[in-house]
Amino acid sequence: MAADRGYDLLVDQLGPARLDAAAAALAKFCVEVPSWGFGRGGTRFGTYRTGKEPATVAERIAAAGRFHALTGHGATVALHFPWDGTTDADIDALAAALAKAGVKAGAINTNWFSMRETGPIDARLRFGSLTSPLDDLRAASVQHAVDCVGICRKLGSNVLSLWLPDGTNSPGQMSLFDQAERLEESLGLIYDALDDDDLLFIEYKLFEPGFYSTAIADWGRALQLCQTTGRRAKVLVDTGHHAHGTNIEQIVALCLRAKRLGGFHFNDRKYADDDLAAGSIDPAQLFRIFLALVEAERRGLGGLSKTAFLIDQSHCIKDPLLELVETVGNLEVALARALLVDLAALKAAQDTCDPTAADAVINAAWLADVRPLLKRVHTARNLPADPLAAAVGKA
Ligand code: AFD
Ligand code: MN
Ligand code: MN
Repeated sequence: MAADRGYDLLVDQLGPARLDAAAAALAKFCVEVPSWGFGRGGTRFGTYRTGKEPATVAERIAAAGRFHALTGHGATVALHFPWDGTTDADIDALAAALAKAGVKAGAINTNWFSMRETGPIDARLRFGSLTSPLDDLRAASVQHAVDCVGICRKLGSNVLSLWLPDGTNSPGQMSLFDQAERLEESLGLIYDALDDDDLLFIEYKLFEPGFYSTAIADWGRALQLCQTTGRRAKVLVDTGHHAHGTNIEQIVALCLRAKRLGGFHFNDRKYADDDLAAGSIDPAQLFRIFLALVEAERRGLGGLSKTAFLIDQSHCIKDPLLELVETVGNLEVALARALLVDLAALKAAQDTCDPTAADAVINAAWLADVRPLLKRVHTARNLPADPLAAAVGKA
């Protein structure tokens, strides 16, 4: 069979032991999907709903169940509030929908970029949330996060994930010192509301919506905030949130060495935070990120075993479910290739200053066609050998 010939070629190229180890690690690789990823994504120019994509919370969670059955990933679904509910009845309905779909709540995401219909989080939000100089709005913003901790308790999640849109558009708008001070104070109040085994993910982003300053603009500030806020505060790396050319795998290595990498929001970008399918624009960078994770795992830094792998994308053109299936396929390819790198040979070449040999070791894995390996992993887990083909009904 063609699949076995492809697998046999991999065995010839890389040896059975390395393939078996890679298959074992791939079987443990779990990617969390975003509830908001199952709906039609949009941009600031418009959202082009066809009427066929999930539109309600229940429809999105049902789609998450279909995704899980197709890929084995998405056992947990990241949720976003108030998008996924506001009342106790909403949360109860959400819990029922998750159970019916055979999936569980994952990270609970706050939202400080949408005004509320009632209450103090109104148009003054444009001056900031956790950094706002307006005491009532800043207190309401902290309370929103504390309410999300309550939702963690109700849905059985232990991850509170924060992305802060706070920033300014002009030099005089806000003191950079007050902005930093108010943020640290607000995060401390939120952290105090967490349970002892909860994690707080702090996500950074270079710009947007603020253009002159962003309260958490880079990994350095996110790491500093984690270190000042508490032991269980960790950096969340969104792969679309960096300046062009940033070496993301180096950020990953440094946060892992500091024991402060919480995990990822995977997506890809051409220009900015485009939320495109991870690996669709720059698969080589995705492979290098996973190689850093594999090396970290080998060094006992929990690169694979203690890191959360989430997708954060906006599916504006393709069918959202299909694009999420495509995305986990890209993530699996990147990880599979990273797992096939001969780390001992790589280190030997590095330690003897032989970059040609070192890059040859990496390229031997990068150039490997890992689809036969992935088909075996999927089949062994009673999943469709090719989930995307199965999803489009051609398997
Ligand atoms: C936006 C932000 C950020 C956040 C996501 C979900 O850029 O990535 O994680 O919304 O709240 O994409
Ligand atoms: Mn994100
Ligand atoms: Mn983003």
